Amino acid sequence: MVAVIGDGALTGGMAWEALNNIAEGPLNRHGDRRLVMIVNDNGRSYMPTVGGLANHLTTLRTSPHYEQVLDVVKRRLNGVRGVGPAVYDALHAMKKGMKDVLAPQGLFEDLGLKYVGPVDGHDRVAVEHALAGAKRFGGPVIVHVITQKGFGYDPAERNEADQFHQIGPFDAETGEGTPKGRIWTDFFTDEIVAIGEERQDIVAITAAMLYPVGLDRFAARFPERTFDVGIAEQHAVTSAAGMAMGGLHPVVAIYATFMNRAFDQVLMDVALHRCGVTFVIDRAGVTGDDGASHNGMWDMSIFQVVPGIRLAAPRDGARVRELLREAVAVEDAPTVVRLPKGAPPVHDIDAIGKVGDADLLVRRGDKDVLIVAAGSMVGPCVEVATRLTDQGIGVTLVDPRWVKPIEPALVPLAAEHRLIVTVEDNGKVGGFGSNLLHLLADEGVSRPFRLHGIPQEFLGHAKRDAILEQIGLTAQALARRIVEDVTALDAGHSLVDID
Ligand SMILES: Cc1ncc(C[n+]2csc(CCOP(=O)(O)OP(=O)(O)O)c2C)c(N)n1
Repeated sequence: MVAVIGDGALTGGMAWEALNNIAEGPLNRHGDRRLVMIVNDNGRSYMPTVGGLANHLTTLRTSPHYEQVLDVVKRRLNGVRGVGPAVYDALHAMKKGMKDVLAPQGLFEDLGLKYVGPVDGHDRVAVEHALAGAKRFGGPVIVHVITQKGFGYDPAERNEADQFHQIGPFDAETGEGTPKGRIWTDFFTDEIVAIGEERQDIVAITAAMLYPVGLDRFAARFPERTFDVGIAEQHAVTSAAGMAMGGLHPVVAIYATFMNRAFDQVLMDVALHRCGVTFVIDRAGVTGDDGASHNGMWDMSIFQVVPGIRLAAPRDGARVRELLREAVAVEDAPTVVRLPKGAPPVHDIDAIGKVGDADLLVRRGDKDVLIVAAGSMVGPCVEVATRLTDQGIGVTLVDPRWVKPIEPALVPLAAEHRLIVTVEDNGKVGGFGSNLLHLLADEGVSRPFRLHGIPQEFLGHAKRDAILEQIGLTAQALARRIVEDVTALDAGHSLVDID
């Protein structure tokens, strides 16, 4: 068995759980435990890998080859007649001690793992030699391979943010990427720096993704208030609970899909103790081209079950700023602000009124359809509302802003309409729409209800827009389905079957 892991990934708790377990693992039929673990150590996650383990790897990487040193010592001592061999034997007995002085690898050896390295990962012969040796060894072996991220391409090697770890289209001559407009993350970046200036208790936590989650400028301005915990989302969340108990207000910025693995920490370490921690979860909803593992389509469902947590879904840049401020003002419960991938609407979508704490965006004609849309789905729903009006269908469009807890004023509003439609960029099961449906049922409001969201499937790779089109979360598709439903209701039928 050969496993490959990066030095960044090795900072995660699961890697250490596995290393601990390997020492006690079962033997194969030859009575040995063959496992080669290649640590591809380029010193970086996106940014340089930080922490005690990273320091340890650096020590290993930069120490002299102790075997060579021992050889030299042996040759010299053996040359001294009478004394040499005895001294060498004593020295040999101290070999483990010597190893630790010359190449401190106690960490791996103490876990019962043979350490081979460091090996130059760009030297094919050296790597083959090390792997062949590791294969022959009957027990678990760590082969420590040193590589350079972006190797061989100057603009990548010099790139500070991530050495082209995740690069879009760029000019191969210059290494320059195509300029991008302002994305959701940029609005967070601006506002968290501003809030940091006003409040000394605000600290920021990232799990090895300082730039992608938009904490780079906060870190530059307040380095002592920024913590990179490595690729360790669970620890990021629980350490935030500790900091909150110590009087700070942590802002934990993590990609939505990576929050999943810290669910229990949010539930039992933060929410149970009513810690004022704000989670800014980026790339929420459909992200597309990174495939099924990266779609942030679970958060609105998994956080629904967490008592006390409050979840905001901004619809535009202005709402990112507004909701972030409301979130960090909450000191007795966790708050979540979910940011989609890509760019917010070019123009902010202003409210024309309020429904409790929710924003009323459109109120036209009869009370035929109430659309309650969350976050990035609000923009398309403004267009849906126009299309419905064009068809003579009366429409009310509301953005709850906070999708959890649900605004109670939505209940009487729903009761006034013939059809209730929810639209969210989240899995349909257990999300915001389903929570509103529950609430209406509890309150005895029974109305035709249509829930639009992401089908509960692992989505394939494609651009975000292409996937939204595939799953019917575009203005055109939504408008068509709502018109079909209204037509069915007009004819005295129930809602149309969309499967
Ligand atoms: C649980 C989780 N957190 C964060 C990420 C985002 N991420 C993708 S690659 C990466 C850096 C990986 O570094 P390393 O393991 O050293 O591999 P390298 O790309 O440097 O070879 C990070 C943080 C992820 N994929 N999964």
